Amino acid sequence: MTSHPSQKHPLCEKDATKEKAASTDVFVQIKPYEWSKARVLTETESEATVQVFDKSNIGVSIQTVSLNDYPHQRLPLQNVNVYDDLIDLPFLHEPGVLWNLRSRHANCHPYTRSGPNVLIAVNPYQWLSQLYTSKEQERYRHSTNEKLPPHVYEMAQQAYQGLSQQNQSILVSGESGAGKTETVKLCMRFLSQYGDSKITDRLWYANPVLEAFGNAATKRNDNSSRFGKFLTLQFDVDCQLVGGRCDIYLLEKSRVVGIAPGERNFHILHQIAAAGTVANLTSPCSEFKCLTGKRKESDRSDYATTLEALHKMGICGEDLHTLQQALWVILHSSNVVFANDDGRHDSRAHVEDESSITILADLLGVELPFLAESLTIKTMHAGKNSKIQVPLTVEQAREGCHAFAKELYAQAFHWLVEQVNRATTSPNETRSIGILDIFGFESFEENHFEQFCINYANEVLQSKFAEDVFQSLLTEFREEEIDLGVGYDTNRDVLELMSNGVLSFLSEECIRPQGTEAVFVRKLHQSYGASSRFVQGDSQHTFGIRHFAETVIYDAHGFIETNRDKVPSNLLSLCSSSTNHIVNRVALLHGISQSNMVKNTVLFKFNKQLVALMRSLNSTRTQYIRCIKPNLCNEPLKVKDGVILRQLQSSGVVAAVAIARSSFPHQMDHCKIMRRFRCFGARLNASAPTKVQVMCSLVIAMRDYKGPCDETFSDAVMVGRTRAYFRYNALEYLEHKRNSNFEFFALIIQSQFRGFV
Ligand code: AOV
Ligand code: MG
Repeated sequence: MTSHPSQKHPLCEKDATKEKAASTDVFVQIKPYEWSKARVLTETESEATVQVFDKSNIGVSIQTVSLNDYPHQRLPLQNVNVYDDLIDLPFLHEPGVLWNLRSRHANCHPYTRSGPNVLIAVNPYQWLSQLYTSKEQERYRHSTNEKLPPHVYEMAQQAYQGLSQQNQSILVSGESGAGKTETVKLCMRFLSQYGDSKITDRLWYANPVLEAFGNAATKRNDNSSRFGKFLTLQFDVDCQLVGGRCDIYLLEKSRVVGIAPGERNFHILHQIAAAGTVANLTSPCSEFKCLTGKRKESDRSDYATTLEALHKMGICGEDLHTLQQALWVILHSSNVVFANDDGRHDSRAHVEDESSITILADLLGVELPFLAESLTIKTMHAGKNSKIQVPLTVEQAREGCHAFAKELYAQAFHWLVEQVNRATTSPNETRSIGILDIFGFESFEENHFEQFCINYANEVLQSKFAEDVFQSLLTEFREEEIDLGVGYDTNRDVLELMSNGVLSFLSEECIRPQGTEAVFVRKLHQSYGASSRFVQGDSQHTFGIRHFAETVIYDAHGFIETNRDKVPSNLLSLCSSSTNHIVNRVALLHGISQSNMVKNTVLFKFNKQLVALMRSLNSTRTQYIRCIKPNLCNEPLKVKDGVILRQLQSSGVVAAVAIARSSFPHQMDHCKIMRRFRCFGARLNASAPTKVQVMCSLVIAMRDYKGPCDETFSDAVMVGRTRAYFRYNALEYLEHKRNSNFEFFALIIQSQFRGFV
């Protein structure tokens, strides 16, 4: 061994062995984010000639790779085995993890463990029915001694078994289209075994209801959930599933009035429009401006399915009618056009076509002139008892109408969730399993208020993830009777910046009548400019945050208005006069006074929800399912390394295991050590070696060892009760020595053989 890299991170550790290493199997980085398995044929200080293998393990080309361009271009391959659990990878690095996941995915194994509490689920984009049969459910249900392959069912069963000790939770995360919602349904399906069909049917029917109202087709997923969901499955004293309820986070209500090209509005709006007219409507329903995007053949029949599910939830008769009316209000409000007489942008607006609001007035149960006035005039207080009426411009009238439609949709959705909860919640809850289906970390070219909220939630959850994962490692070391003596990085400082910094400065600007985003960003800069987590933007409206996953630059334009989330007061009065009780909710729940303005901001309410969520999660044992998309075109059997790698990094999986293993990144159990390294002379009982025996044989095998910083055996190896942990280079040193031994013996055998001939 000659030179050693100064950088010691496990993910970019270069093979320190610079000697000519014939027949070493390695990963080579062909280009950024693309790794291939290869065999080193010859090697110098600066480059290596390698035979590159394709995905079927066939050597396809001979290439020369420069070892200087990419410091981690060449990484040792872990015995080419595919592991059920990433923790068993003898070498932990990104290509190793990728290779493992890729090989499993190609063999229809979408699931891989990463330690005892984490499951990685690579979306197969094809229904692998053999994995989800009732026989499989039975197998996982009764798997007490047998170690079965990793599976969502395994997580669900572990959660169920843990119920006797404490409440359980499963956090499912991943980016859009990664398979979170389907994974939650698989968990539900498995746990349904523990309840009677009357209850489980009802719980099951809640899904199509919530999906019809909360999901939409996006560019990344035809059935994308546009809200976060925490489902609590309730179990009684006998651990029988008796009910469930759900909490909802951040419904993307802006979709009601603004849809990106190629996307669609919420399914239910398309469904009801396709299904036709509604009672009491004098005009036929024609085109609705808010229903952009492709028409779906099945919209009409999907509506019948939604109605059936609504009936199962007990939403029928008058309630159903009220809900339908509210949806029609939203659809018709999108057709209201505002205009003015002289075409100037600042002159008063009026409704262009009265017929559009005639239907609306009818649906709302209000007088037509009152509706027209509410849409185009605002009332302002001028002194104690006097009010003045200010006409709105076209732009202001349109914005007010949009705010009304968005809030009405949000209230209809929340009302629906209340009805679903009423139908599914049991009074007999003794224990619970909570399942969280929440949007993963987001980083786009432009990042707005929505990304900030999503990433805030992800930071909060990441801090719990790091604590739990590290904690489980500490437990593993304790069980191995090893004192690790190290701590781990927390993301407390970034959480401080987001909650105390952004949340409080934004709140201040939201209640200040002349508040601006520029002032909000300036205040943030003044207080957090010195924080290593804060990144100065290149304009007065931008700021960046170094998240656990990556740095994100946020554009603060629109932060104040979106966070204030106000419906104009005239429209609130209109809502309170409506005969529709869902429309009334807009006035009741959204009508705010100056004094509690902060409490009504989106971020304040979301933060409150997150605090409550964390409080309830902290009293549970938590397991994690990290869903991963293998490619961006939603196709089965297609894998893009860069796509997977990016998600592994942003979900913190590799980093978490790497941090945890940073001092002793490689490990091997005692039996394997004795089998692999007996060539160094140890003659011991390889089937049940003791800790002392393993220690002795390693001491013999590594007597000449000198690590990068002159470490010797005692610094480089920790021998635990059942396995040994190795620092960088230490295991490699052993493997290399073993290979050289074999080559030496092979030469002797060859020469003997020649002698015979
Ligand atoms: P998401 O919940 O993570 O996205 P979904 O659960 O909706 O993603 O899954 C997206 C699509 O992937 C589904 O419609 C299925 O076609 C496919 N899929 C997911 N899981 C499986 C599986 N286990 N087997 C087969 N196909 C699967 V979003 O809600 O957009 O963040 O907001
Ligand atoms: Mg989803």
